[in-house]
Amino acid sequence: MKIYFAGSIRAGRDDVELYQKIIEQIRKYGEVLTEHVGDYSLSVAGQKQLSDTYIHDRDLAWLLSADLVVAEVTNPSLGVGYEIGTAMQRQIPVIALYRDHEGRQLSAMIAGCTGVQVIHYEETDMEHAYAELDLLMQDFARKGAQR
Ligand code: 6K6
Repeated sequence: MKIYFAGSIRAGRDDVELYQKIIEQIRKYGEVLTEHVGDYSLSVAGQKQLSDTYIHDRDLAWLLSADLVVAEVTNPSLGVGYEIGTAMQRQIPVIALYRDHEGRQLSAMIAGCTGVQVIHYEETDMEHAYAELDLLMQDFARKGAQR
């Protein structure tokens, strides 16, 4: 199974360690095409070598080749929203993880989209988030094997 992991880059790297942990969890189920999203050294200030067009076209090609998208959507990111919208248009299933916190709400365009399975979790209970993620991943892996 090819898995596209999406997480904020230019919209902020505060959750990069979390992205790395999620990538470790989902790697059990297949190839993660975008491991760099969880790479601490990919900093907003540091990355200058690749053009934006190159990044867009490469990431879009990876996205369209994926069987499943897993997105961490707590930190709102235009790029991640674009990736989820594109996945929906191409009928690629999406699992989105959202950390509930006071004063913020997940966009209705993600929360209200039937093709996106949202895992709500709390910072203090990551075990619950990973357990739910495992259940959904096992389900996708089983369905994929039946196709
Ligand atoms: C690093 C720092 C500044 O620019 C970079 C290189 N940019 C990207 N490299 C790889 N993937 C990217 C880059 N920019 C966006 N993406 C894709 O969009 C990733 O797959 C992420 O899931 C998503 C992040 O979008 P923004 O809007 O938060 O950057």
